[in-house]
Amino acid sequence: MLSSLLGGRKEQEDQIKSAGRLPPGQSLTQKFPVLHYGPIPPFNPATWDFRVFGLVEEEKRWTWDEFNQLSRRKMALDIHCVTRWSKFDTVWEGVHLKDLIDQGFIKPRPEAKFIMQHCEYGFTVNVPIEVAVSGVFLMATHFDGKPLDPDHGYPLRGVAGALPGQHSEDDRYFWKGGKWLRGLEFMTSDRPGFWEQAGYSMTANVWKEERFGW
Ligand SMILES: Nc1nc2c(c(=O)[nH]1)N[C@H]1C(S)=C(S)[C@@H](COP(=O)(O)O)O[C@H]1N2
Ligand SMILES: [Mo]
Repeated sequence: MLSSLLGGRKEQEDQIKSAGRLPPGQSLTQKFPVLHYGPIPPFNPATWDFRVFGLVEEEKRWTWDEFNQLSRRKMALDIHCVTRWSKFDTVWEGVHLKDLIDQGFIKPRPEAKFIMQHCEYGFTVNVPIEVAVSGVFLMATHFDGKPLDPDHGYPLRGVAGALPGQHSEDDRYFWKGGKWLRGLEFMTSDRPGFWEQAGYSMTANVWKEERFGW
């Protein structure tokens, strides 16, 4: 069987664990589970837009065509779901907030410290700016070389994870990436998003196992 050639789940998990890549309380999955609240939103490229607002020098609105002209990055990340599955070496492609800032498309005001991701149907999720501009966060249109599946956030999602083989202060549980992402709000103080209001952690550091409470 191919799966035994590639190594079974337990063998892979042991390998990853001895490499120091398995956060506390997590286990390796070779699948890609789907987790979200509510239905999967439809996508209409003619009406879709991406908005940047709040504490920025100038608010922005990009259409789907315009968003696709922005510069892109490809990133490999380990992703860690708070429900205890982790998936390793996942490959994403999309737009990086740091690039948009460096290129002058987005100018955060100096007092902006946090970002709220705004998604379809009013779903929200908060992260500090330093996480959103770090190497462990991406606004992704593609997974594994293909456009996202609708249930994984097509056409655009936040992805929050960890760099393979590295531990960073910015590593977050996977819920800190909002699926069906439609905008970013820059804020001076932190505010709980959807899951945070339900009791999940504001900070969600995977190595400190910040799952619940704040
Ligand atoms: N819009 C939206 N994004 C969301 C969620 C959600 O409920 N709605 N759930 C989060 C949670 S809890 C997780 S673990 C990941 C799951 O992403 P996946 O379904 O691609 O595995 O999406 C995150 N993003
Ligand atoms: Mo989750």
